[in-house]
Amino acid sequence: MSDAIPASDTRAAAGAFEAAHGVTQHVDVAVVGAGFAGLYLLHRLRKAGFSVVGMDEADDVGGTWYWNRYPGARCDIQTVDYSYSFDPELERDWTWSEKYATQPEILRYLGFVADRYDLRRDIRFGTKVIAANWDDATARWLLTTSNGANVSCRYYIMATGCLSAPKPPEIDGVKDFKGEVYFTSRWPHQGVDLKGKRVAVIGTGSSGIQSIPIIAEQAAHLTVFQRTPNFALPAHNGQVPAERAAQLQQDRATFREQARWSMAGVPLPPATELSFQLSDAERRARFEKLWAAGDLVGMLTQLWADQATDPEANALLAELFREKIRSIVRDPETAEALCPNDHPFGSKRPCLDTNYYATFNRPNVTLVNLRKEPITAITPSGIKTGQRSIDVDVIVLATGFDAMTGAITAVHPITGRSGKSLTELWAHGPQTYLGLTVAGFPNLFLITGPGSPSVLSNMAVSIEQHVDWVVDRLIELRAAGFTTVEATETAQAGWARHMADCATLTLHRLANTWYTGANVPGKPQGVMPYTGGVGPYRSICNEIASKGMLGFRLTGPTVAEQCNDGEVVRLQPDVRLVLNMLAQMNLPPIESMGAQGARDFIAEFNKSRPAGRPVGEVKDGTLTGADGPLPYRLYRPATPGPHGIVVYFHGGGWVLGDEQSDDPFCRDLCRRSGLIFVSVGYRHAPEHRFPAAAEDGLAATRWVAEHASELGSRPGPLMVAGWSAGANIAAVTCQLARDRGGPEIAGQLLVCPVTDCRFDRPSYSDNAAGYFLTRSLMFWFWDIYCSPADRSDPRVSPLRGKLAGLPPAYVVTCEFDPLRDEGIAYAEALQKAGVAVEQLQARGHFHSSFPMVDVVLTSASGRAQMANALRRFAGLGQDNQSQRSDPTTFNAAAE
Ligand code: N01
Repeated sequence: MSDAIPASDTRAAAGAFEAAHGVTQHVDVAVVGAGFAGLYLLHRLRKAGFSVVGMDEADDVGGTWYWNRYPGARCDIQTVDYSYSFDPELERDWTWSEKYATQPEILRYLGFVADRYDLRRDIRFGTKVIAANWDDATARWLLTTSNGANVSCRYYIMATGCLSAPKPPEIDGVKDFKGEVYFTSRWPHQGVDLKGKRVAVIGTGSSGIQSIPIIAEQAAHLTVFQRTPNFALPAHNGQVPAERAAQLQQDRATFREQARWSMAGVPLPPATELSFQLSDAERRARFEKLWAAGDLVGMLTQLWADQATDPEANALLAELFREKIRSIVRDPETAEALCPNDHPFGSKRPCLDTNYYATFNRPNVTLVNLRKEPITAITPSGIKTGQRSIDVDVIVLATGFDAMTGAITAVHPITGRSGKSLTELWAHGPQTYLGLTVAGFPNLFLITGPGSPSVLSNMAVSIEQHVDWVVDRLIELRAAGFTTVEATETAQAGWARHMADCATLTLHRLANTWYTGANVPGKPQGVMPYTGGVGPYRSICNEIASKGMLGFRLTGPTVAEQCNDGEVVRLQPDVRLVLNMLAQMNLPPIESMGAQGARDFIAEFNKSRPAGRPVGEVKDGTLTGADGPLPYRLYRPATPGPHGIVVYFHGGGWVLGDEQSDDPFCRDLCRRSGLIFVSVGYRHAPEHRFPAAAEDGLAATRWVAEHASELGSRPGPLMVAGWSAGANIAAVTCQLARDRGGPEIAGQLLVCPVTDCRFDRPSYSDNAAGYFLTRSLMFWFWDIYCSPADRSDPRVSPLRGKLAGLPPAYVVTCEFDPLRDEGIAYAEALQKAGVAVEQLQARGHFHSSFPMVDVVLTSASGRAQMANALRRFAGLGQDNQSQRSDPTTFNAAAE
């Protein structure tokens, strides 16, 4: 990078001269793309004193809005949100005429921005970068261009967009067709006269759905070839909604800031109620409101909290959509063909339309359902399906894009260090760090690259965040004397893992879409955008910067190399959100509250959690403990009985909680396993110290065994289960039952168990603080329950007991839990003693992950595995039901 930076206009003039004369143009930064991202980059880089050249294949600014000029093209994020926010004066000086602006208006806006900051003078239009090579010796990129001089730059920034490379239709015979063929994404600037013509549209994504109603008004006849029916919501376009405009006017800064920290880049608070907490009528009312408002982001995020994560919750919404389609489209067969039924709502990009479904009531419109009669060829006169030939004059291809990666790999080759080729590196799918950088490709940045929130967010907000982050870093690196910045392999692999963890929470895996690469034959498949949300992504980027560029290697000719290597997110994404939320609450340590204060706090805390899911019956009763009656709560499955039975012990360090405090967890395990759960209100310390809880555990288990048939259980041994100190009681109960004559126990489920009084295992120091259950809280629990002299008694430290002859065990431990290592030690010791043991070591989870049902969604498939273990103990087969509403394929295997 140049030390003394001449005024950028001098540079630009020099650049223009070099370009015109075929001499390699030298700049600090080359920016490819003159759309939303490229324009803002140029503005910021120039302001920061970097010399810059922009390049774009198009003849003017606009990016995607330059090319996509098909009839009906509009944005489908409300335009007040789909705007730059970096300059309040720019915002003040531009007013959108409609809620969802048309393509010409958006293009005018981008032209207005380019003029306002005089950006065009640094852009070489009609210029394609055709190859990019990193030169280690000079630590610069050399870009080969299609037009004029090549470019040598320190930093190469691809602002090439996610949906820029049109996808060929993969249908034989297009070249033979004698009529006119148009891609929506390359629509002629002068427009197309379709009046009186027979037109075919292939494709019913956003482009098809926006253009079809308008084409139908012009054409003599329109035939729509649909492969996958899509969800479309009426835009109800018009003026910017008064309420939204007022919100923006009153406090623009807050409005924009909320968008920056939101999940989708639009300032809407997330829905909090879960689908099953709302009645049918309430769900319908919410749906109708958003349908009438024509708010796509609202429909994607505001209905109920589990709409995008739980297939059953999503199916409720999908059915409301189908009802609407059937009510609009008169011909029942056409209506049915238009009903999306092979993917959850939102897993494939839904559309915003104007009169789309009603268009199929027109006499001049026909729908061809390609699921029933696939296209076999395009012929000179039209389109042939398996059943017929349809002659047309014009074919419109609304067949989409080679999304996310297409525009990047179109520059070929891009070679990084040691001649490494990006196409080869991405042969099995794109790999990036943050979607912004690639290991082995120093000083290359991708704006909205695969791995960034990009297309799952309001692009305007994501683009500004990316650009600000990149330019801020370049300024800092320059100040520190660094000339190269490069992601490390460790950081990139960690990002891939985090991406996968986020994606398993969503329903994107259940659809074949351009998000996953499934729309392009042969393209490697996987969810390409970051699904963790705009706000969380922003906080991760900020964390990387604040930790000295975590995961990047920085070098410079006059400074020592710096590399703070590591993975930025090792927690599961929802665990990270929960812990961040708890940290923000700045709660006093639980151990400072006293036993009663802590109990009150937990009771209050539990009130704010999502209610547990419905089960067949919930019944409270009293059983006989070791020293008198104890309360219990019974959860019975909705399936016909009799069922097997599980005695459950809640968590709370022998001090806190009661038979109801793990209510959502018990309900969830009851539903998934089809077993009765009896949660026991055993006695607590300090009122009842060691060994009260242990003795109650055995007594309660005996009582349940003796009253099993009254409780609705089938004959046979029961199971025990517990979480945390409750798992300690369950483990101890198995030992006592073996030694004291029963009852017979068929299996033990131990979730994050306390098993030993030694505190020097690594997890006690690795996870001492910051993961809710702290080391000092554990010390407090131990002190209240058990005096040091008693601690090695197997009734509180079961790891020190005799382990042979115990029932089979399923032991669950969490990576970020002080109790992790003693849980693993217990599982290993059981195994050594000849007990059948299975382990689940949950990667990225914390002590409370599993009981936090409907909050830590990534723990759901772990619970499904626990339920299946219990069923195996009970001698029942694996229950597919337990996997039914599972948002994840569990990836928590031991690392
Ligand atoms: O492309 P698409 P698009 N034979 O991929 C079908 C954004 N956008 O240009 O689903 C038959 O969504 C294909 O069928 P299937 C927005 O993010 C935004 O419409 O693969 N059919 C599908 O129906 C959007 O999601 C706006 O089975 C074939 C269609 O073509 C993204 O761009 C406006 C086929 C392609 O749909 C892409 O939208 C427009 C074949 N061989 C676009 N090949 C805004 O409003 C493909 N299809 C901001």
